[in-house]
Amino acid sequence: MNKISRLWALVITISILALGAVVANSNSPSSAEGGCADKAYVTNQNDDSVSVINTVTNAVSATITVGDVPRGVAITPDGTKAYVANGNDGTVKVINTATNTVSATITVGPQPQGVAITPDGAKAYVANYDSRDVSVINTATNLVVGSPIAVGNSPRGVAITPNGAYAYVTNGNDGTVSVINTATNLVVGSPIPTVVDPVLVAITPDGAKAYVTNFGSANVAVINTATNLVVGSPIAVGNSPAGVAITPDGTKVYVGNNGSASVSVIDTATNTVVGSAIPVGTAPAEVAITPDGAKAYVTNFGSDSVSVINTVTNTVSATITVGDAPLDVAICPAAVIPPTTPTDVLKFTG
Ligand SMILES: [Ca+2]
Ligand SMILES: [Ca+2]
Repeated sequence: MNKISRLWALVITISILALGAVVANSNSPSSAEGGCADKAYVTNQNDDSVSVINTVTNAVSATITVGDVPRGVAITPDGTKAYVANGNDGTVKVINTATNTVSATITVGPQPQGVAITPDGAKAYVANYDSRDVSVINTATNLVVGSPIAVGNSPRGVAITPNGAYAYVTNGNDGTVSVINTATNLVVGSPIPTVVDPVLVAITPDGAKAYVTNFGSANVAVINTATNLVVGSPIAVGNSPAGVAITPDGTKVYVGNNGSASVSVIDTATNTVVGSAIPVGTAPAEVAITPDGAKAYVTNFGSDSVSVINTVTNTVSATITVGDAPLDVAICPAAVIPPTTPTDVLKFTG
């Protein structure tokens, strides 16, 4: 087992969450109280907590105690719940995002890492690193569904296609990616040979491509999801790339270079790196992008901080102190402002 890779125990960014249209419970979607808009959830691996960041003010608004060695975190598309995988106790804690309290604890496999939730919010897929399988949670009951799905050696990252049909799982020590049909919860085809040490995966909003970080080499592989084959040559980035997130418009991929203390930006039209790598904190782990695409949040595992990147200028606009060894980050989906009144609609259509 790759000791360094195991140490980092990296997990997946759910960039597809940006697509999750959410019906807000109030007419004030910008309010942080009582809803999920404008919040980022960060797992702090070494102090068993989750930091909640207000993405408008970039202040930490809450710290929540979770399980032992929290790793992956994902938020439901309706924004009501955050699912946190806890490596050392083999559980997933469910956080009620309205109250920022733990509402359920679900036992999964040993050393769970990445978590991804289907676009309909019905199921959560959790990669169990040590048992080489994936647990599926019914988010309505918070019970595990069926038997764990066997994948490859040391699964870490999980991403689900925007249409909800497939889950892509990185098998770090096999150098492959497994694809699960979410309707049957069966693996489709053979594992896709990708790169030396695939860590995390993100899928474009159109579902056409999956970007896989290669921790063992300084590059990113691109999978055509129609053929499940790697296309082109790996894209050279910084050292030990880990976190990967795609902008909601699908044009850019942000990659955290764990070994280079920087973030590389890939243009998805050309699959080339644009500009210079953006310096961030020590050992950047994960990346998540706000639903409006304006900001990328990067956990700095070695600096106990989160860097906020302005995606227009590709410069760091803020650095936020969080807990000890921040690993994964998930950002609440956008709230949809409901139509004001039927009368107003009639006024403009009549
Ligand atoms: Ca602990
Ligand atoms: Ca630390």
